[in-house]
Amino acid sequence: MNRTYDFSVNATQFIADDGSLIKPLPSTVDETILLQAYQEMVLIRIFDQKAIALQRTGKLGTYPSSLGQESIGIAIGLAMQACDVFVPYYRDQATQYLRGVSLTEMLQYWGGDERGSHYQNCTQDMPICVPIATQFCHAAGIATAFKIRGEKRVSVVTGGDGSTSKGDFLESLNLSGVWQLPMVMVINNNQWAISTRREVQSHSETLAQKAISAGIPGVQVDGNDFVSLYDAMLTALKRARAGKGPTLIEAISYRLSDHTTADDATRYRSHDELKKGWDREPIKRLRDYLLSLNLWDPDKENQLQEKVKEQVDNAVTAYLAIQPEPATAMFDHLFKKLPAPMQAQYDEVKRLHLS
Ligand SMILES: Cc1ncc(C[n+]2csc(CCOP(=O)(O)OP(=O)(O)O)c2C)c(N)n1
Ligand SMILES: [Mg+2]
Repeated sequence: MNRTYDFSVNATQFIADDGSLIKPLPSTVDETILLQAYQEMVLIRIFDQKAIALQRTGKLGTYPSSLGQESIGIAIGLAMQACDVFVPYYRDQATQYLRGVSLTEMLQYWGGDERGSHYQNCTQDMPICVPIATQFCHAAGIATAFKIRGEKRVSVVTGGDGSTSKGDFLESLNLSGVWQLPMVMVINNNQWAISTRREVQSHSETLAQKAISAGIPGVQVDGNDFVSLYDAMLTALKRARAGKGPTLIEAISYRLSDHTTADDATRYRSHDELKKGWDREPIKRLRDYLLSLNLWDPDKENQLQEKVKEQVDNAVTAYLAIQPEPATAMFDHLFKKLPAPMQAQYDEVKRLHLS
């Protein structure tokens, strides 16, 4: 019997869990970008803590924490160019912030106000997709438009490990290969899809190898190591921009939080597993590396913490000052012309004085 096809998946890590260097940094990475990445990650973590506190005190709706996955979003956001389009899922606060979505807009959205999706500074990026994996189809459509118009722009889309089990993901992946679309797909493999663990989600040894079935490159990186994902993103973006087609990147991470504020992860995962997750977390790792190079110190850390807390507090003050829309806004936001069968619902909402 002849072997017709053989494959392997490369896995990359530059900075080890303890902050030491495993191999020399790639030429794409310098001190400036590492310092920027670290500071942005700290901002996103503090924003995250504040958002959860707002939810717990009744001032925000359900909120999906990005605790432990900050490095993924920051690496994607710093690698993309302004002309690219970002197609996010709901755990992408870090990338969205770097794209220009304000912290206040994010709070507004999670507070149930759709005006938070009308991004003032990045009007071509897509709003958050909560229906799992649907965003991959949108990203494939956007990439198709770039290709038809001959624009050197890339559609960058994210999803969770769970989303790779869905048809929307697999169909978009296949299409991206067939049409050689300028598209980068990043999977945040945080090991859980709510209470379904990664192993139950797919029998595939890696998620990156799903790319092989579509005939496109698939790589696995340590998503908690900023350098690994940033470098992989630059390579994938360059390929896509040069007309060489899409890439699938699996970024290994760990969800240190509950799935959302509506979840209690202690009911389905062990304390030991969570503790191991904390040993691998991205912020301490990069800080330890920067400390070892004397690029960071406790004074700088204190100053950063103060600055960032003030920035987050200002965003919260602005959010809390926003006048809520009437409840009928949920119809107005969705329909230019209200379909006749929905008129009765609209009238009832009005009648109940919800508006
Ligand atoms: C089409 C669809 N089915 C089910 C859900 C409910 N749901 C919300 S989050 C989630 C798990 C997603 O896990 P994963 O893709 O790993 O992303 P993570 O939340 O871990 O970042 C599910 C099933 C949904 N939002 N959309
Ligand atoms: Mg997941």
